[in-house]
Amino acid sequence: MEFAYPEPWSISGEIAARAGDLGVLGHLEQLRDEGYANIPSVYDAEFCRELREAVVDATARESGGYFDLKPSDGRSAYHLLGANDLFAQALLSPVLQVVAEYLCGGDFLLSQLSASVRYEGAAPMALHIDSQWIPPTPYNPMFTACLALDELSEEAGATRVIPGSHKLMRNPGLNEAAACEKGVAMSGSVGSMSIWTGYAWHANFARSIPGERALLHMTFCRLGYRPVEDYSDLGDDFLSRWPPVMATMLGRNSWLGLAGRNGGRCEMEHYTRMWAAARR
Ligand SMILES: O=C(O)CCC(=O)C(=O)O
Repeated sequence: MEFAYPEPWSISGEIAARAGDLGVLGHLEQLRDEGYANIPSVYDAEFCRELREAVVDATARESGGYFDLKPSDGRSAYHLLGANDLFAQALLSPVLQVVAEYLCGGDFLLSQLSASVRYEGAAPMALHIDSQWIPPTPYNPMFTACLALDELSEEAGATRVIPGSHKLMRNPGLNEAAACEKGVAMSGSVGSMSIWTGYAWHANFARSIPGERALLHMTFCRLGYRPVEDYSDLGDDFLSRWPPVMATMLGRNSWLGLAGRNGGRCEMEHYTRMWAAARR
């Protein structure tokens, strides 16, 4: 068994080859160097049209809040896996899969699958990192990829990110946040994917134009961290309809939680798989 871990942020030959075939190797390098990337045309227009309807329905049903978001700014919905097959399909994009393996290692986990709709006039968020509960680590612990279901620009309320800030592995201080008023708008067309790493400073712009901004937010973490959402209610009837990576993303191939279960078995095949995956 191999004991060594790869260098933090290194791109393995296998990942480089897969990313190269998909035309996204430069985006992985940008994630490493600047902490974010915007990948155009990841999902096709018809899929996005149907997914947008599902997002509008789910958020209208749930009318979920988001930190200090006011009801007049927009609405969110959470725990979307299992609610509509389109949400599961979005996770299986080959581009997203290679980005997830690069940023969160082998047997990465789905942490959260949520959606947001923001209205004209929506106020901007404050600058923050997402890895609030993970002490600083040079191995990127988690990331979010947002699928654009409407055109994104600064005026449309795109997510904004501060390039290179992920290297600090901490929240911005109040003065620092005030000093980086602008940053980069994660602009893109419908079907593009904006990605920010776990320690990248990000927020969003106010939406100043008419209409709504709908996004699907897909968050992943390394197999050693605890996901935000709990999908333990999704059983074999759900998993049997999807490729095996779906079960892996839900942690079902990891040894964690299995020790001594199933009649006291040690589940060593899961243990060795997890050991190797954590070093990929
Ligand atoms: O909605 C956005 O544009 C950004 C969301 C965000 O910052 C977050 O989910 O952490």
